[in-house]
Amino acid sequence: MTVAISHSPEVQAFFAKAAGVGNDQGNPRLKQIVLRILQDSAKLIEDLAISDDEFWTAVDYLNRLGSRNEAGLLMAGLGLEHFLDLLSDARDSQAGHTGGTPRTIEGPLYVAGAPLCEGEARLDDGRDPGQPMLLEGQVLDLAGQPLAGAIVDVWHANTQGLYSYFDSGQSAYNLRRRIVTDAQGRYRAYSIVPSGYGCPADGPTQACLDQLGRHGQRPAHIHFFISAPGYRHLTTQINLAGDAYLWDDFAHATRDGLVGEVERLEGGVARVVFDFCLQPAAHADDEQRSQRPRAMQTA
Ligand code: MBD
Ligand code: FE
Repeated sequence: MTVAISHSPEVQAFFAKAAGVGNDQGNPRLKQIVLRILQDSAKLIEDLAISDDEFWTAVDYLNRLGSRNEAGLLMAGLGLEHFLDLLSDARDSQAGHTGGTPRTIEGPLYVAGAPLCEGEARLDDGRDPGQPMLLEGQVLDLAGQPLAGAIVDVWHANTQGLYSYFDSGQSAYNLRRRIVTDAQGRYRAYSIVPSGYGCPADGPTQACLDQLGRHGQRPAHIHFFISAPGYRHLTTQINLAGDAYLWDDFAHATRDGLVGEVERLEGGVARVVFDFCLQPAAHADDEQRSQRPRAMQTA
């Protein structure tokens, strides 16, 4: 027979005290959140009859996740980061903020402060013999007018699916640049075609995915922050057509409108053309990227 005590007045009062509710110190918002976590955790423990061993296995899992810096990776894999996008989309559509290039998740591997270049940039340091890639396009407003002086902050993986700063074998800011659009709103990047990312095979995220019967692979993709004064910051990605994982992304980031076609130029160069359309900013802080803490704080 199921025993349920979590809703009793005694247990509720006990959790309220544990969350600091009723004292006049601390942070009221955090108290509200912690109280809810305690209440919902207690309900989950009762409803699913979580054993003590299962509980302590989960606690140990959190330690392992943190020790490998994979908490952000797990949020991507379990789809909660994509859920935040779905929620933002729903709020936008309710507010009538529609149109423009779709958003999709940032992921855990952005590093701020990449070199700033005018109009065009070479992204790779020449040490990875990948297939040369020409990536270019325009930043536009919703009416299709070019936005000069927009910043295209781009980052992507190397041919091993690894990112600089998270791979000790790469040079500083390899495959990361900020490109300022020219008078026609154009940006151009010379780089190498990225490979898809795979979760570390020996890490806690992949261990969880294994238990869910899932792989930990992403299609080849290129990340962007697009910003311009007076316009809404856009966090998005191009996921490359033809990749086996294009619509089977462990991080749920591929969306309609964000698939990049890869054209073969003479000489074997891969060309990807992609334009970004920005919504006007309703508030000044809509122009800024999220202030989320990031693993590498270089700038
Ligand atoms: C990545 O490169 C990525 O983009 C995401 C979302 C998660 C893990 C690695
Ligand atoms: Fe990525």
